[in-house]
Amino acid sequence: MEIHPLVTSYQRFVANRSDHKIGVIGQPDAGKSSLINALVKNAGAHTSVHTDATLETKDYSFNTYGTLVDFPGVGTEEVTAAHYKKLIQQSGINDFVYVFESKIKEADIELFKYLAKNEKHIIFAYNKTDALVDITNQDSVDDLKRDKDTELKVTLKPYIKNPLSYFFISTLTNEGIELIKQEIAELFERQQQDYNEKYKTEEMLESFLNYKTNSLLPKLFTPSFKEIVMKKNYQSLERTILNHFKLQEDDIMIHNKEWPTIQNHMDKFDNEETKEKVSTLKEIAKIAQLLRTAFKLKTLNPVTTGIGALLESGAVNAFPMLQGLTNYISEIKDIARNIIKSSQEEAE
Ligand SMILES: Nc1nc2c(ncn2[C@@H]2O[C@H](COP(=O)(O)OP(=O)(O)O)[C@@H](O)[C@H]2O)c(=O)[nH]1
Ligand SMILES: [Mg+2]
Repeated sequence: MEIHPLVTSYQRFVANRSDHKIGVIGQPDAGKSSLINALVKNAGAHTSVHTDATLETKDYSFNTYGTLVDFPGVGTEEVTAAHYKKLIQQSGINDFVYVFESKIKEADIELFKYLAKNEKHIIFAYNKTDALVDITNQDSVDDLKRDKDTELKVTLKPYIKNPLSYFFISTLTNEGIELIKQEIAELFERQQQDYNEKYKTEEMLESFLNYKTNSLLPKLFTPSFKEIVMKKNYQSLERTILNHFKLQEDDIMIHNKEWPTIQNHMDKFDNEETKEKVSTLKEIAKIAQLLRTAFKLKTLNPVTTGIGALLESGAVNAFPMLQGLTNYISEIKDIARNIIKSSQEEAE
């Protein structure tokens, strides 16, 4: 079945509020980009024998919902630990693979403190195990790996409670690549489950609908709003509203018995109480109150131009019009809610 465009925009809204990225960070030249190349088919991530000069991050699709993000190395002249923290903060990423190739440095510790403090989740990888040899030839590779794990535990113990150990990998010989790939796949799966959970919540749906309604207002209260109202050309407003909510005629017909119009809603309020002449001041207060509660607005900035123009023109009946408009919007919002709710149920 084709996905409704409104549902697509809800999916994007939820995705923007969920994790779907894992950052590949770590020491310069540790093989971060090489690891991405080993994990992602045709990634073509730039690798280099020279201290990596990349200062920016780059995205690579791991699967349909997960993205690996290649970072520069930490602790170079260009990329200090302080600069790195900013990069990480800007990325908004919460899960990382931290790649090492040598002993833990000052810059690593500083970065790790930051990651721990911000409760980031880290998978530790020790790369280039093919080059892990003891020059004195006394220790076996396993002994060397044990030493590395001990170094990791001891150095990072002050900052983290649970025991840590490395994924020992080599992008050259492929050692450990399948294992770390599996770990990464599981992490992306967890992120996707979180997304699915969020997708189904009432709060997320309501916050999307409120966002939709608020972003509608500047489209309605344009400089020509006054003219539209004076000419009672409400259809152009209705079209704007339906387009904004990405609703088609069919959507309305399925969910409603009657075709909704602003005029219908106005007629419902066309009683003695609202006809009574009210002072402009009283009118402004009523309108402000109406809009604030209807749209959960903190400020009325986006709508003041429209209302101002209405009141200037001496339209004492601005209130019934806006009340009709507000109720029309909430009817459309209900239809939008129903469409997304059915997609939430399908996601069960
Ligand atoms: N011996 C060995 N060299 C590697 C391995 N992985 C990467 N390299 C080399 O290390 C250098 C830096 O790799 P790169 O992926 O650019 O590191 P980055 O700066 O962390 O992205 C390149 O010359 C790679 O060929 C490995 O597992 N073993
Ligand atoms: Mg690189």
